[in-house]
Order: sequence, then structure tokens, then C-alpha cells
Amino acid sequence: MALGITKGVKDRRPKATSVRARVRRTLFEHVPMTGSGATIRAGPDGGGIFGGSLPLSNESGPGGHSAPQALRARNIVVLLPALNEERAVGAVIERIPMEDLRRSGYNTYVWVVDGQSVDATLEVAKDRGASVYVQSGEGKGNGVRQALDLLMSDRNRQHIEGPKIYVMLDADGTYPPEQIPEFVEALESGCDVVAGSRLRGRVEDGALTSLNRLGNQVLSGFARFLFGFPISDVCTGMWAFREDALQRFRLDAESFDLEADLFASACETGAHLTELPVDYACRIGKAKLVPIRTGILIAWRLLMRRLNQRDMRDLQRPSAMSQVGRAAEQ
Ligand SMILES: Nc1nc2c(ncn2[C@@H]2O[C@H](COP(=O)(O)OP(=O)(O)OP(=O)(O)O)[C@@H](O)[C@H]2O)c(=O)[nH]1
Ligand SMILES: [Mg+2]
Repeated sequence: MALGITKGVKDRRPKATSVRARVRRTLFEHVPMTGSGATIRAGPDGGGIFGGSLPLSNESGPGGHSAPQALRARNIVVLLPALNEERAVGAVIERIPMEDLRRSGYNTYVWVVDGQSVDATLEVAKDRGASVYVQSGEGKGNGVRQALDLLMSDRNRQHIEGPKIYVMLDADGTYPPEQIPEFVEALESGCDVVAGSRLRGRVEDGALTSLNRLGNQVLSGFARFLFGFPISDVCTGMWAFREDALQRFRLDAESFDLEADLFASACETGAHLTELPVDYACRIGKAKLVPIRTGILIAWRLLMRRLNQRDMRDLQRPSAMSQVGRAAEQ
């Protein structure tokens, strides 16, 4: 389905690679969620205290604009994992094409998933109107899992009506928020999960060190070998998910193995996964990742997920999830 929200974005997609879902299973209930200008801190158990945030393009929020009633059914939650990204996070938020998405009928909610930054990341994020979820413990995987768990399961503290699409991208300025509409469109066209491939897109000079490029190629080859899906960039930090697909995922990653965990979950649940090329720019600020150690962690996660893989593909899709899916397709 063409949504007309990627106008002006040059189509650089190679033929999409995909695996088809035969299975549907729910791990969490579908829940509405919201926010209005606040910070949420995870409890010691990883649970959060939701304060919510401004829905940046919601007609009910300050600065929001009314979309025609018929177009107001869909919600996008953009997650930006950030650890000490004060120099980059503001620009990443500002580059999200809120107006284009709003015109296409989406309310867009931006959540910075903060890894207990000690710089001004939180202040910058809140200044730009985003909500902030402060994780407990360390690690990108822990933070994103905690935030997702809360956003998808806390029925009472959130007020976003209808199904949601989740988009995740790093807050360091490397991935292109301008391409979010392409990801959304791919989901609306029937994909469950979209991964942004840097190796199929344009990589700015110096953005990917030779070691990181080689490591990524080796890990992606390992992922292809283990799971049989032709992924080209298993370490990508830009993803989009339909909520019903994400609800079936079984995620355990604590750190930079998050992406491997997401990929393995998509394969395990038979999700319809597609890769889209993304542009990759030089990072703003200091990297948090230690290459060799992280590479070993990712390889280990892939291997463990493959060895412990459950066959979830033959399970029936529950009717509640069908409703979510249908609504998202409206
Ligand atoms: N919430 C949270 N985010 C984190 C944590 N560690 C890193 N991040 C964020 O995760 C994203 C990816 O981390 P990077 O250090 O950029 O790692 P990378 O992109 O794999 O490596 P580079 O290519 O060197 O940038 C960035 O936006 C980080 O700020 C953490 O412990 N918690
Ligand atoms: Mg990075």
C-alpha cells in the first residue's frame, strides 16, 4: 500500500528479502500508551514509573495540530537509546519528519531511552519535547527491553489509543530519522519487522571503521548461516516493528547484543522481515561500544538463540492480535 509519505525520498531499495510469518503468539497484551512531558525512571526491578510525554504530533498536545478524524487511527513510537548523547540527541529528534507523518495520519511519540546519562542528554531531549525513560542498570539491551516492556504492557498509565508501530534508532546521529516514513510504509505494506541495512545504503567516509565493517560482515554471515535469512547488516541500529510482531518476541539481550536478539526473535517467530537500505553517517560524540568484546557477545547471542530456538511458526494468531493487525492496516 502506497501511503505517499516517502515522497521526495529517493527509492534505493534493493529487492526486499523476507521471511514469511506462519505463526502468531502473544507474549504481552496490547496496550495504549501516552505521555505528557515527563521523565520515567525504571524501578530496581527494571519496571518504570511512567510520567509520560508530549505526543509530539498529537492534536491534544501543545503544539499539536489536528489531523482529519479518519486519519487519526495510527501511532508511531520512536525509541532513541541514548547514553551521554547530549551533542547528538537534539538533532536526531529534530530530524524526525513529524509533519509528514502527521499529514499521513500518524501521531508520533518520541521516547529517549536513557542509560543514566551524566551529561545533558535528558535536558536536551525534554527541551525538544521528547519523553525520557531512564533505565535501571546498564546496557542498551536492558534499556530498550525495559522501555518496550513498559510501553507495551502498562494498560493503566498510558493513553495512546489504537495500534502502535515502534521505530528504534541510535541517538548518536548516525542513522537517518528522515527515512522513518519508508520504514513505516514497509510495515503498512505487510512487513512485520524492518531492519535498516547500512551495507546496502550509503556509508559516509569514516562512519564505519574497517574493523567494524569486517566484524559486521562476519557476524551477518554467521547470522545468515544460523538462521537462513539473507540479512546483510545484523548489527544495524535502525529497526521498525509492528506491535503485534514485537509482542511475540522473546528478548534477553542486555547490551549491544540487542540487535542480534531482535533478529533471532524475528526469525524464530516467523515474522515477515525486510531490510531497507539506510544512509549511515559519522557519529557525533564518543562511541560506547568496544568492538572485539561486542563482536564476541553478538556471536554468542546468535548462537545461543539458534541452539535454543523454539518453533513458534505453527502457532495460531490470536484474535486480539488480528484486530491490532487489521487496525494497523487501515
Ligand atoms: N539506553 C542506553 N543506550 C545506550 C547504552 N549504551 C549505548 N547506548 C546508545 O546506543 C546507541 C549505540 O551505541 P554506540 O556507542 O553508538 O554503538 P555503535 O553505534 O554500535 O558504535 P559506533 O559505530 O562506534 O557508533 C547510541 O545511541 C548510544 O548512546 C546504554 O547502556 N543504555
Ligand atoms: Mg553508533
